[in-house]
Amino acid sequence: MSRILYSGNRNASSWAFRAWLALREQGIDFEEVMIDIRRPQRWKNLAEIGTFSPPAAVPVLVDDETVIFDSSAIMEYANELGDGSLLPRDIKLRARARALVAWQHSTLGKLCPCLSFESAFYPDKKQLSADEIVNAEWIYGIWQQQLESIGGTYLVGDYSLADIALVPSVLRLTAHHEIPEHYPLVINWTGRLINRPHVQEWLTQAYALEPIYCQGYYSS
Ligand SMILES: N[C@@H](CCC(=O)N[C@@H](CS)C(=O)NCC(=O)O)C(=O)O
Repeated sequence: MSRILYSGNRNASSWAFRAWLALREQGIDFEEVMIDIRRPQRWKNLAEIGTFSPPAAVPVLVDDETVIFDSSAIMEYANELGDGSLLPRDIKLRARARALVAWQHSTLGKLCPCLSFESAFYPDKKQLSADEIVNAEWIYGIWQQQLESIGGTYLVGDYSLADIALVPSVLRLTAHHEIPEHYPLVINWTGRLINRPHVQEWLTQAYALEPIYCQGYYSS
């Protein structure tokens, strides 16, 4: 039996982080192969991934002969391989969790495009523009409402794929803009997320790496 996660640099690959977290949270055994996605070697390394995985991107999980690409598919697979506890049993809450994951996947990642995942690890953070502050606070407001509606510690009650999907966005936004006091549930939730042991394991390795500077970060 062989199960390999082709992952990316700890301080660059937010999508690999999500897939890795779901696998680790479910206690799934896997081997990890780290793909260096820094430029210029990125292109050659991802072309090699493309020889067996159509999107030529990381993460990709190869479980014996089955190639599972895209972080959201890997997260769902991890949950099903495990005990299924990363999605709520209630059908409506489960749909809400999937909606939050899908929103992150389709749209939220593009918010504040100059605040890449890499920038969460820069020792010198830039000042946010007025637009970036508006966007960050808009998101904090939505997270606050979601947490209020559920009255729980995590977005849909128990820790779920929805929380996992949002960890990288939490990091890149909160690294640049402190959460205002009027979002107390978001302050508690983000603190809880960041202190989860598997999140800490990834982050400790990420902070130990040389930062990867993205063009335009300081000039945007
Ligand atoms: N939707 C994909 C996105 C994966 C992705 O963009 N991965 C980056 C690294 S974090 C990558 O490999 N990009 C290569 C490319 O876009 O050519 C997923 O969720 O897995």
